[in-house]
This record gives sequence, C-alpha cells and structure tokens, in this order.
Amino acid sequence: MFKEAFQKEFDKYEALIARKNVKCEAYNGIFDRYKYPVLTHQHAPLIWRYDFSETDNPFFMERLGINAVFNSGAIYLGGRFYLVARVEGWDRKSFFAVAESESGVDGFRFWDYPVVLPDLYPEEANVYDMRLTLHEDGWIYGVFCSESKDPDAPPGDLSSAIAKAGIVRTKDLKHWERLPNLVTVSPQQRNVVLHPEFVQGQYAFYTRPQDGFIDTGTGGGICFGLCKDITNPVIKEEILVSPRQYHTITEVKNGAGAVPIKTEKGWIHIAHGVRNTAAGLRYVLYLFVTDLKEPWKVIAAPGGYLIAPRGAERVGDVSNVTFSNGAVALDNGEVFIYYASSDTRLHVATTTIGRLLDYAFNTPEDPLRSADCVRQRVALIEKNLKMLKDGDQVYNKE
Ligand code: M1P
Repeated sequence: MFKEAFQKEFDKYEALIARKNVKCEAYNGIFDRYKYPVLTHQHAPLIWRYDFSETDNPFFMERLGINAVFNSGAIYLGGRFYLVARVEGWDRKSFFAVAESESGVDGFRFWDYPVVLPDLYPEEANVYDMRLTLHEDGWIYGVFCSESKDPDAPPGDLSSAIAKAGIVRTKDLKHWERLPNLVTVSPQQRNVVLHPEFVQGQYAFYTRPQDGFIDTGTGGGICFGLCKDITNPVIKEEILVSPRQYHTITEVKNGAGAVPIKTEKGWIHIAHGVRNTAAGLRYVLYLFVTDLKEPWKVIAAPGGYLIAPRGAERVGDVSNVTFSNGAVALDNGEVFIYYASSDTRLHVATTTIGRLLDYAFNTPEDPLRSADCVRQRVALIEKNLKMLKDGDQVYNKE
C-alpha cells in the first residue's frame, strides 16, 4: 500500500514535469497563451509534502500540503529560466522557492529546498510576491511583501494587517542577504519593484502607496521614488507614474508587476489594475512604457488590459485575477510573461519586444468615455471598410 502509493505519486510527478507545453490556438497578435500552467501546487516536490518513512507514515499521507503556487519573480541566468514562486501551504502561509527550466514554457522543476530568508522581523507573519531585479550594481535583488498583524487593531479584529516592502539580495539565488524593509512616507506598501539601473545616481523604486492593507485610500497609483542607500532604504518622496482612474481597469487600485524591460524606445512595464464588480475585485494586467532617461514619465499607455483571466484561469482561491510579478526578455527579443491566475497557479504568455512596442505605441489610449470609445471604434471601422472597398489590400503591400 505504502510502496504502491509512493510509486504512483512519484511517476505522476515525473510525468507532470516532463509534459511538453503547447501554444493555444486563440489569436490576438499580441501574445500567445499556453495550454498548461507552468507551475501548480502539483509541481511542489514530493519531499516537501510527504513523510517517506513507512513506519512514521504508513498511509503515505501528505503531512505538509501545498495549496497553491502562483505569483513568481523571474530571471534568466546562464541560459536558464528561474522563477522565484510564491508557494502557499495548506496553513495559508507563503514562502519562496526557486524553480528552473531550460525552455521557459515547460519543465519547471523546484530545487530541493525553499528559500530560507533571514528572519529579521519577529512580527512578520507572511511573505509573498518577490520581484527579481538584476541590478547594474551586480546584485540580484528580491523585493517582496512582508506582512504583519496590525498591532493597533482593536480587540477582536484579527484581519487588519500591515504590508511593507522587504528586500533581499543574492548572487546565486541560494544565499540571500536580508536588508532592512523599505521606509516610505506611506503607512503601507505592496507591489514595490526595484528599477534595474541607477537613476540620478540613486536606487529607484516603483512603489504603491496605500493607506490600508487592502484599500489604497488616498494612494493615487503606481509611484516612483529614489533612495540613496539600499542598505538603509528610505524614500522621502514618491511621485505618481501610472494613476488609477475612474471607470477604467485601474479604478480601485493598480500596482507595478514585472521589473521594467529596457528597449530602444523606452521601459516596458507590465502592471496590474483592479476594478470592483458585483462579484468582487477583478485583476487584469496592463502595459505602459516610460522614458528611458526619466523612467517616471509615461510615454505610451495603450487603453484597456493586456491580459485578463480567460476560461479556467477565472476560477481559483481568489477568482477573476491575473497577476504578474515576473517576465524575462531574451537578447533575441523574445519575451516570457509569467502571470498567475486567481491566486492559484502560474502561466506563461510569450511574445516579442517588437510586438509589445507596436502594441504600446499603436493601440489607442483609453478615451475614458463610452461616446469617445465609439468614435475611436468607428474610425477604425471606416478605415477598414475603405480599404476593403478600394480593393486596397489588407495584407502586407510587399
Ligand atoms: O488577490 C489578488 C492579489 O492581491 C494583492 O494585490 P494588491 O496589493 O494589488 O491588491 C496581492 O496580495 C497579490 O498577491 C494577489 O495576487
């Protein structure tokens, strides 16, 4: 019984890791989706979950189960893709673990041990959503959410919490040095991303000021701030980069996602926007581009979402969510966007820098009103009908 169960689970696990991914048929010209998620709770190694001793575990039970594997930082090193995933146990606590693949779309296998973060803050109850920045100072930084119970919560309130930006750095994804949490004017921070280059000789962060743990309150959106010393990280001023706006995909909140990708035309940002619905919050991904020298200035802001939950992605522990905190851009222009669906599993979407820039600079901005959206669409229809009528070819003229 023990041996059979062990062998069966072992074979299932190896088959899962060996499974090849396939591009989905659905087309939008911007990116490709894939049939299978790249990481799920089933990708958690058996040695993390089962006690392999038949004496201690005669029923071959999962002793420390894994609930979900989702929001992952991403980096490409030495020809391989590495994800630092948010792994959530059955006990609701998250931790980080490195998964590695050759292709970037399948074959992700976790390393034996999860990331053991230096435990600097006794009040820290949970950690999640690490962004990995290969900084020009030579370090790989991980910026993540460090969550603790609100010490000022009234008796009986067991939900109020405080979110701060934790910072670690490494050279090999194995040995991690923890730095003090980021200090900003805002009482809480989540979705903080370190820019890969110095700006005005300082470390530059995208922040997301928020008054409460869930509600951003007076926080106007994704901001930008400079910090002189990353070993004593303090941001004294945050300026608005990508605001949240009424009746758009960012009405309730937004947040920086993947580390910005440098291109000849500007920095590509993949962020998330949140709006409310009768069925709860809906999280989608959107894209904008900032100036190369002044990366707080938005120079392209295509309207609407880039990636929204589709089909099975729409359902999970927190349904109707797509969230990204990692992407990889290769030297040949290929881009791998790692996005999680419904706080449950991780997917990949592939595209190219060329396509993303075309999307960024040639997709109309959100005109903010239905009447103007109709005008925008009518203009496109008129252009297309004219081309069809004139027999002007719709295909490439060459
Ligand atoms: O549950 C959806 C997401 O909620 C949070 O994002 P935000 O701070 O923008 O609301 C994060 O906790 C994220 O992990 C989660 O996926």
